[in-house]
Amino acid sequence: MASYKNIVVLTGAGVSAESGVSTFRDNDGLWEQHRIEDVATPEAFHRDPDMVQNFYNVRRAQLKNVEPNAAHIALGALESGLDGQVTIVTQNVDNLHERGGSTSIIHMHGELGKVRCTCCGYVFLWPGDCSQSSQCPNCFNQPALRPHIVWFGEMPFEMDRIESLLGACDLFISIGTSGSVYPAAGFVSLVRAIGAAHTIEVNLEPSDGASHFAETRHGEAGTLVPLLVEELLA
Ligand code: BV8
Repeated sequence: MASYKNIVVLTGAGVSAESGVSTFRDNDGLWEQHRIEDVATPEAFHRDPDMVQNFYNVRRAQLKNVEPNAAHIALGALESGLDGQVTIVTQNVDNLHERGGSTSIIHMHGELGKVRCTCCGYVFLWPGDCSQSSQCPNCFNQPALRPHIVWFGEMPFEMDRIESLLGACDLFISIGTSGSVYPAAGFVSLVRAIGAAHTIEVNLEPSDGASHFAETRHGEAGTLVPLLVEELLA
C-alpha cells in the first residue's frame, strides 16, 4: 500500500451499523418505518413538527445506548498515526466518530446532538428531547428549535471545504454508504475527474457507485476497516 498524505474518508450509516445504529436502506432500516418525505424534509417539519421532532428525539435518545465499533476506533487511530492529514466527511448524524477518537470530522448532514433556532440561527448542543414548546436559550422565541440536521432539499454543510479537500486528496475511501444520496454519492466521481487519487470502497455489498472506485472491499466495516488502517500505517 503506497504511503498517502491526504486522506478523505466518506462514511455512511454502514460504519455505525455494527454499533447497533439502524441504517436507512437495509431491511430493518430507518426508512422501513418512515417514508423519507414524511420525516426528513422541511415540508414534513412544517406539516407535522411534533412527528418530526419525535423521530429525531427517539434517534437522539438511542445515542446513549450505542458505542463506537472497531471501524470508528481504527479511523481514530489512522488520524493519530498517519504522517499526514485524515479528514472524515460523514453523512451520519451520530457522534460515534468523535467517540472513536477522530477529531477532524465534517458532519455534512448535521448532528443529532444539536438543535438550531429557526429565529436567530444559533446552534446548541441538545442531548435531550426537543419539541415545539422548547424555548431558544438565545432569543427566547418558542416554538423556534429544529433538529440541526440537513433534510432533503436542503444544502449540506461545509460543501466548499469538502470540495477543496476532495481536490487535494491522494486517497479517497468510502465506507458504509449505499451511494444513493447526492451530493455525497458524487464525491468519488469528483475525485476521479480531478486527478490521480486512489479510490477505495469499503461496504457490505457493492454500492450504487461501486463501479467508480479503483478498488472495492466488500464485507463488514468492523472487520475490513481495521485491516485497511493497518496497511495504511505500515
Ligand atoms: C441537496 C440526514 C441541493 C437526515 C440525510 C434526483 C436525482 C439525484 C438527486 C436528487 C434527485 N432528487 C433530489 C435529489 C437530491 C437529494 C437526493 O440525493 N435524493 C436521493 C434520494 C435521490 N439530495 C438532497 O436533497 C441533498 N441536498 O441536494 O441540496 C440544493 C441545492 C441548492 C440549494 C439547496 C439545496 C440533501 C441530502 C441530505 C438528506 N439527509 N440524512 C437524517 O439522518 O434523518 S440523507 C441520509 O441518507 C444519510 O445522511 C445519507 O446521506 C443517506 C444515505 O444513507 P447511507 O448513509 O448511505 O445509508 P444506507 O442505509 O442508504 O446505506 C448503508 C450502506 O451500508 C449499505 O450500502 C449497506 O450495504 C452498508 N452496510 C450495512 N451494514 C454494514 C455496511 N457496510 C459495512 N459494514 C456494515 N456492517
